[in-house]
Amino acid sequence: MLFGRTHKNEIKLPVKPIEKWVYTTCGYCSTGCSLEVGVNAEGKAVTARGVNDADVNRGKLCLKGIFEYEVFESKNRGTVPLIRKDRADPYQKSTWDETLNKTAAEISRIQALYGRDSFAIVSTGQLYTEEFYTLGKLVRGVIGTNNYDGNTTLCMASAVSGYKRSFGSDGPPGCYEDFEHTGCLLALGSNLPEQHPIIYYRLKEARDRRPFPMIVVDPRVTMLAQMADIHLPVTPGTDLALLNAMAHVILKEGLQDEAYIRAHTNGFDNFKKLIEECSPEKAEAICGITADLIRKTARIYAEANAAMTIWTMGINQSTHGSDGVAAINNLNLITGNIGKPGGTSLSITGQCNAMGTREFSSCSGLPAYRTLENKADRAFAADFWGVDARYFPEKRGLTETDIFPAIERGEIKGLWLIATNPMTSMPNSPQIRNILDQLEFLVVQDAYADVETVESAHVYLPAALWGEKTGVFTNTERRVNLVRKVVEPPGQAKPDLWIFTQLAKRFERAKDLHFADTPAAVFDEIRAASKGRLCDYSAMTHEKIEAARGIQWPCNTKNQTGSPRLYTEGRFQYPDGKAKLIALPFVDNNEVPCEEYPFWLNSGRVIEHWHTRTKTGKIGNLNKFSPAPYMEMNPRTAEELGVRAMDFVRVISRRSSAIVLVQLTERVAPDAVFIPMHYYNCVNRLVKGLLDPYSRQPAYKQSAVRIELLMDQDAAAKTAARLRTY
Ligand SMILES: Nc1nc2c(c(=O)[nH]1)N[C@H]1C(S)=C(S)[C@@H](COP(=O)(O)OP(=O)(O)OC[C@H]3O[C@@H](n4cnc5c(=O)[nH]c(N)nc54)[C@H](O)[C@@H]3O)O[C@H]1N2
Ligand SMILES: Nc1nc2c(c(=O)[nH]1)N[C@H]1C(S)=C(S)[C@@H](COP(=O)(O)OP(=O)(O)OC[C@H]3O[C@@H](n4cnc5c(=O)[nH]c(N)nc54)[C@H](O)[C@@H]3O)O[C@H]1N2
Ligand code: SF4
Ligand SMILES: [Mo]
Repeated sequence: MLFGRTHKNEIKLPVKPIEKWVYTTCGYCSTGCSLEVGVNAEGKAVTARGVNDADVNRGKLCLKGIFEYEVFESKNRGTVPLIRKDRADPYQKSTWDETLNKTAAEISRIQALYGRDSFAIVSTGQLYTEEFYTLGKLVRGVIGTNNYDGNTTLCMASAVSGYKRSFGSDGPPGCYEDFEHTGCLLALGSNLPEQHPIIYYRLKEARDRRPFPMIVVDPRVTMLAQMADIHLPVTPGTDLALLNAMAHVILKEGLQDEAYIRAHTNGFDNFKKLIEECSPEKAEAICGITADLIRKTARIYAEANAAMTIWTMGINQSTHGSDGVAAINNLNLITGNIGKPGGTSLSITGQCNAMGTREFSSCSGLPAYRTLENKADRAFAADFWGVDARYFPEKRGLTETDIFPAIERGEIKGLWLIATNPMTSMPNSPQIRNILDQLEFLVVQDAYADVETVESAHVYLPAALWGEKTGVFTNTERRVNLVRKVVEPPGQAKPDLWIFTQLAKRFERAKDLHFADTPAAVFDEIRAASKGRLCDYSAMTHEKIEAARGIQWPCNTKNQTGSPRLYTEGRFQYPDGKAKLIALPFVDNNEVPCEEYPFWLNSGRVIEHWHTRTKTGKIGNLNKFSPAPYMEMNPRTAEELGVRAMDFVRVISRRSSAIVLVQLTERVAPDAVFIPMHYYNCVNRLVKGLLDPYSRQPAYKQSAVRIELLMDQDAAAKTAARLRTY
């Protein structure tokens, strides 16, 4: 008898006639892939393809980019502004006029009653730079609250802070092309194949052509770790001890670049004094990597013709995130690996435009990396916008992670959330809900009406999403790239730029300011504001950006086609042009496992999902891979606890508990578990989120938990089903 079918239907690919291809840049991660969306004769987006001559992705896309156009027709988009008097009332459909009037009136009422800073604003890394710039002008020049921040405090704050401390300014100095020149790559707490798949592809391509050693530092055996020559599974939160010990070996064995240190750095003597104390033997006791392996790693790094370090959240999200970044910079400064092809400290950014908000949103100061503390910067912004400089606060206000406690203390009474979902993404999430419910007024501006924060809000403003409006993003390698409008926003949803300019009109103070209302006009203003700054856009236009498939800043009359690297001549942004070597003692101040809570809880991402799943949870081709909350557990641990694959367990921390399905894998060590961050009412119920003292970023990746097998699996399945799945 024959197996299988005797007759096979011919495979037919569906024919999708395309009327036009629209140029855009992917709106998920910070890789910055150029993609074109195919639109049919009815104006509907039906397919997408990578752009071949774009240097970033060279025609490739990961699965999120491929299916991104499906967000246009995804469920639960906000199509009408909503309003209610009290959060116990049901929402009423409303108009833009009514909701914007109400928002402006509530901001003014609260500020008049409790002071300018009693109204807070938390934004994102996912708007266009034109939108960030306009929001910054509205907040700094009109509303005037100093409690204005973005979700980048959850994400890139430690990198920003570390760059500023070492180099005198923010700004990642390297680029993807560095993979093609480097002699050694050190990657800390970064899982490129899942989180930045196309950067990984660039790295893989470079290593296939010209093999070079890759060292991965991560407590988990990530996909990147599996590709490494050396994997260092550090004890969570101890990278600083490892980095200091590497510097110790380099200085002890005379492998440093003396000439570079002398010409381009300050602080060497102090640094050396501390580093002398940081022997690999001492580090071994802290970070769990043997002294021999630390020595070997340090030698490989220092002896390479050029060596580069990349890192992401494994470093930034720790109680020594900022110190970790500065320690990476120390390592590259003492080996002369900054600003040269293949030699760099390249922070891999997170969100599609986390860079744009750092450059132009004025969250931490004033536009184009200007600060509130600098007199000349204040004078420039005041003059440029037509504001009295005295209206600007003297120094930066609270970060997102300090805004929520200030609400709890009653110091902040009103909040505007723009494109961020703290009810799922902030540590200790049940507390976040309580805090939001304390506000006298909460306005949520989001592309989706089902985002959890809407449950606590008074006004909901429906925003247009990526591809429903035009503007630019800056990627990890400082490349500014363009998103053109592909389709109209659904219903009455409006671009964030429109919302900001319309809201501005409702404040008396805004009468003296000019708010440009087209992306191109705002972009021109950005160019002018950035002229002569490190993040100089002055020679860019939307058209030039599209033609070049993205341009790396600085781009000015001197560098018309952009600049792949910063600090190529060893001149840094401190007044004397020198970088700082900083002595960074390791302090053990994390929550660590104990008898009662014996496991490390680690959290992060998986390739198919984006953050709180407002987008990817509704795209079948992505959500199907992991539709429900789960946890990675080592099989040996499972055996000890009597847990089998796909059992429901309760994970308990000092804060709260969460129910997850168990996936058995050797990726995690027997004393650790990993839960993806993407699910509502899940891992962030458990996370403590101690803050880094410099960046105020939470240590999301180090908490202590215990695990209980649920006796009644049927009941657990019902409970789990009640958890939100889209
Ligand atoms: N698919 C997908 N891609 C994304 C995102 C997404 O949601 N989904 N989000 C984007 C954003 S905003 C960001 S910030 C990036 C994040 O990108 P990544 O930082 O690469 O992703 P994570 O999974 O958060 O964490 C990376 C690794 O840090 C490790 N880690 C945990 N603790 C430590 C430690 O103490 N030391 C070290 N060395 N490593 C540790 C974890 O085990 C994990 O493998 O991804 C971006 N790309
Ligand atoms: N446990 C744990 N928690 C973490 C992390 C972790 O590793 N572990 N990582 C942290 C990090 S690095 C990050 S970046 C944060 C991310 O945390 P969030 O910023 O809270 O997560 P998102 O789901 O990206 O939220 C973005 C929101 O903006 C909306 N949106 C998208 N585009 C637009 C637009 O154009 N306009 C408007 N108005 N709205 C839009 C989306 O619908 C969504 O609701 O999570 C942090 N939380
Ligand atoms: S790698 Fe990042 S930017 Fe590129 S397609 Fe995937 S999600 Fe989009
Ligand atoms: Mo992030």
